[in-house]
Amino acid sequence: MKIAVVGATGLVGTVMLKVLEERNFPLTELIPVASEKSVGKEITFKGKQFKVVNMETAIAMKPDIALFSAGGGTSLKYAPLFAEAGTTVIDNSSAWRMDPSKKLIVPEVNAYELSIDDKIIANPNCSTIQMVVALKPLHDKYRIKRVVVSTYQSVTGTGVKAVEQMMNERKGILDGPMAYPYQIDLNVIPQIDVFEANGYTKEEMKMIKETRKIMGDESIRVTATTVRIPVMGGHSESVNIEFENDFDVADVKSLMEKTQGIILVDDIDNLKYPMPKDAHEKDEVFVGRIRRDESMPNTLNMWIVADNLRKGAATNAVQIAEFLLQKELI
Ligand code: 2RA
Repeated sequence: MKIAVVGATGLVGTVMLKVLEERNFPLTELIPVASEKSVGKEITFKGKQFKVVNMETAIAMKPDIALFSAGGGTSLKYAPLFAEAGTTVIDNSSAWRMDPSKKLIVPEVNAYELSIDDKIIANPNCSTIQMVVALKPLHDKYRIKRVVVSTYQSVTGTGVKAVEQMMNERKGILDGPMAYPYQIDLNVIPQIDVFEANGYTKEEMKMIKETRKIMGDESIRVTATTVRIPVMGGHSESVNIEFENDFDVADVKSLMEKTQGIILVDDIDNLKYPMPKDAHEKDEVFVGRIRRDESMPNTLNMWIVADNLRKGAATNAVQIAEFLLQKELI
């Protein structure tokens, strides 16, 4: 199994390598791919050195799978070239997510959709992934009518420059390079990505559209407010869910506990609830603060946290690759 990691030197690419290593992914050859300025650099993987190559070299090496985390433009240009060479691409950018001919996959939710013909597979947006892992079992049991989500997102979702901005500000350096239009440390910015004509941000519209596509149900109504906060360990979400059918809170908790990929942290007597500090570097989605919304019938409140670079990006992509391998779809 030859695996290319495209964008191997970036924030998500680095985590992809770590996750492949930790999960002992059965690869025989690693092909780290990055932009020309990184070509020739060495990457250490399982104690061995691998040289970073450019796109053309990687395509010619015909990897079985390419995990892409290199931005939408790069993906639009190069993913089809890898696919033509027989490589299955798992792409972390937004380039293919809403393309009706491409599958948008969260393994716990809809891996069953994958077939041997899927040569470009889209990895969803981080904030969507962690939410749908928790929504799916609830939808299957109680039928979701509407979701209202507000996010509290880590600066790691923006990239290295944002982490540096926050750390600089923390040290009192306020004139360093800016990833955001405003100071992020000691602040909260109610804007993630650019604004669209309807007044929502692109991140909010991703949560709305991607949730329906992954859940395979266009009737689910979703509204979102996405917010950047000065945190690093992961994204947090306050989620309000209205169901067609009534539920029992204890049943919801036990459903969450039984769902693969979820860890229930919900013990308010002992002040236990999910926090990004605890989700950091973990592959699971953490769920807590489960309670009835007493202002509406059949409605639930919950709090969902996950490491956005792991389950929100790298881990989800590697899990898709593991599924393809396990089901012999490559
Ligand atoms: C963010 N959703 O957190 C993005 C990363 N894909 O900004």
